[in-house]
This record gives sequence, C-alpha cells and structure tokens, in this order.
Amino acid sequence: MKSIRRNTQLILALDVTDSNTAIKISKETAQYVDAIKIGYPLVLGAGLGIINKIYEIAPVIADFKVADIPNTDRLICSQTFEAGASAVIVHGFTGRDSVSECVRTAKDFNGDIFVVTEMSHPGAVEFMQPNALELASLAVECKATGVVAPATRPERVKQIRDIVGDLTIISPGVGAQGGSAADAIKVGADYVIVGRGIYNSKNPGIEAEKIVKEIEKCR
Ligand code: 3DU
Repeated sequence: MKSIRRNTQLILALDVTDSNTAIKISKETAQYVDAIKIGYPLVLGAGLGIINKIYEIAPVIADFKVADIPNTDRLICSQTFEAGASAVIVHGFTGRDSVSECVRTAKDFNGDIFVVTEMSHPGAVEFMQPNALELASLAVECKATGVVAPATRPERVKQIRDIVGDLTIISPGVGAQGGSAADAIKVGADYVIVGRGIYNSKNPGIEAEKIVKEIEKCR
C-alpha cells in the first residue's frame, strides 16, 4: 500500500460528490498533494470503489470519523483499508478500547490511523475543546499515527504538538474556514488539509500550487 508522501505537506479534501469530477480534480492536483482525503460526501455519491480509483492517483485518507464500539470500528476500518485507503480518521471520544481496535486493524493492512482532537469549526469549543488535549494523549497512548488538529486555532495546534511529540499532525480549516496554511505549519502541523479553497476554484491545480509555495516559504 502507498503511504502518505512527505513532499508538499498539502492534503486535498475532496468533498465533491461525483466520480468524474473527483477523478478530474485528483489528476489536476496530484503533483501538488501528498494525499487526498475523501469522506462521506464522495463515498456516498460515488460508492466505495472511488477509493481505489483515487488511490491510483494519490494515497487516500478516508475521513470516516469512525466512532463506534470496538467490533464495529474493526469492521468499518477493515472494509476501508481493503477498499484501498492508506489511512482512516477516527474519533477518540469513544475511548481507548475503540481507538486501540482501530489501530490494531490498521496494522494488519500497514495502514495509518489519525485521531480527531479538537475540530476546526466554531461548535468544537462546546464539547471537543475541553477534552482535546486528553484526546491527543489518547492518540499517543494507543499508538495512532497522528491526530487531526484545527488550523483555525493555531495556538491549539501548538499545544497539541507539545502533547503528541513526533506523531503526525494533519490540520484542516485552511482557506474556506479562515485558517492559514503558513500559520498552521509554523506552529507544528505536518500537513494542512484544504478542501473548498482548491476544489471550488476555477483552476484547482494552480490553487494547490499556490498553497504549496506558501508552505515552502515556512521551511
Ligand atoms: O473547509 P474545507 O472545505 O477546506 O474542508 C475541510 C475538510 O476537512 C472537510 O472534509 C472537513 O470535513 C474536514 N475536517 C474539518 O474541516 C475539521 C476537522 O476538525 C476535521 C475534518
């Protein structure tokens, strides 16, 4: 299985809902992204087979925010890895047994698990923010590959970095949600995730290249 690359530090969030558009944008942006993150919008629109089609273009992160009992989590993760995903995003609030089961399942496929800490939208301050640092610790304890942390709150990415050490931080919220790629990278994100800012633009390739250049300046 292809691992997520470490070249540009940009991950495309491909939340379009039809297969042809998804493939077209994947091809246009492939040289600028280290992985393509897909989730329910695309899989519900195009079917699970879309994972394999995109995998031929770039490594795929399946953002299914898995949040169930360990047995159900195992079934969801194994189906997703079998479909060709290189990584699966899971919630941590379900507890260590559920997260550990996801990590165990990922190992069977040589895949990665990323645990959500604090989400990037305003509502995340209600229930997620008070628990985000503990969720970050849980990801370390369960030996996840990394965590998802909010580019909309760089100060939180910094705090989460202090907790997760050398785990990988992937950071959504750049562009449409108001976060900046440079700020997120400067405070310790390994990758920024950008969706609408790229796939809604007239020329997704050019937009992706712009963000990559912005990231390069921070190195
Ligand atoms: O706002 P954008 O269009 O750039 O998309 C961001 C993507 O990242 C989108 O797929 C969303 O579901 C996902 N995401 C967050 O935005 C925030 C999180 O905390 C976790 C995932």
